[in-house]
Amino acid sequence: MRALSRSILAAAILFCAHAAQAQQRVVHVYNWSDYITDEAIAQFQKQSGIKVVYDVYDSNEILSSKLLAGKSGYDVIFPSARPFAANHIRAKLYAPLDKALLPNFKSLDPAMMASFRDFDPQNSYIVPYMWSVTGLGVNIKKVQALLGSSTKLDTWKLLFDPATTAKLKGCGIAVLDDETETLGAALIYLGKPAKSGVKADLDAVAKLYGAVRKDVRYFNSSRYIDDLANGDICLALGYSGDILQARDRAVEAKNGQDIRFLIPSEGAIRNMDVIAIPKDAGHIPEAHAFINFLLDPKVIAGISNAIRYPNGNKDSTPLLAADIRNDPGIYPPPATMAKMIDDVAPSATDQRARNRAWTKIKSGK
Ligand code: SPD
Repeated sequence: MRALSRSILAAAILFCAHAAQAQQRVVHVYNWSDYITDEAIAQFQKQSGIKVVYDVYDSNEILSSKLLAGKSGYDVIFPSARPFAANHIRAKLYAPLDKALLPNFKSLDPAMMASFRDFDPQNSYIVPYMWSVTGLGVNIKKVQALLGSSTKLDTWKLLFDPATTAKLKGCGIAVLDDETETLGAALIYLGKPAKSGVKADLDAVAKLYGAVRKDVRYFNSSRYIDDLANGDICLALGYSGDILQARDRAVEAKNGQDIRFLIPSEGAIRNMDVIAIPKDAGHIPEAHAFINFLLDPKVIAGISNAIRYPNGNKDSTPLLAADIRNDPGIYPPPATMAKMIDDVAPSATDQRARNRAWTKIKSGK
């Protein structure tokens, strides 16, 4: 008899466990690599009871191809505003945001929200996440040892002058696999519009990369963080926060690598990543709960402090660590900001020409 009650009890426990599992709410998040903290995800799961299934990518093109194919399976995504989110909105790939489920919406920076008005006039589909500047990650000691200590380092010449790259080749040069940023950097160096799709401009860009292509070790948008930190490469064209994370990892490892993020004096691209919900998302209420959590000033300040990217939440600024607020690589001074180029949204025809140019540049043919 006692054995029978034990089996009934065991069956009841098993049933309850299954029922709880069936009711477990879930949100599928697809974000750039190295772009959030484990602590933030754990905190969200604990306070909401919603399980986060988290995947990463390292290019807008990968995200776009999943969205265009449909049924991506993701509920929250982080595209760059231009040209990607703008194109996705035009292609009706996003679900509208329900502001009633986003009470923290009020904390967002109104100037940043206004900057999206040309493609999201009512701020219906996207909210800002983090922004960054694409510049140079430099291992100061290694680069100065090869180029001389008085050489100017805050210039795109470091990457586009073949006499310079020939000297740096041995210590390792990496370039983002990001068409918008890499073509933009070369166009800025050439004194052309960063969004140009004009044939003569793209031919000049191809010639520029062609002359240094043999000295570039790889094109990749995530591997360079550890490689810079460990001293396996000495120069990278990369995103500000990633390079600053490399600097932090080197300091933590106490390995003597002195990594700096430099914004080239010729100018650089400032880019903004945003948060959106794909229109076929399966967990819309959970997606809003996750987004609202990220819009909490305290939460987003904690993430910015850790990943070294500035965010688009005005109420979080006083909550940022002083070393983040005062880091010119994270919040560039006004004179540097004046040289930033924000709007890299080529026309569809120009975009096709740029795609072709970039594929050719990477293949080295
Ligand atoms: N590791 C995080 C990378 C974030 C990059 N955002 C900028 C993309 C610009 N094209």
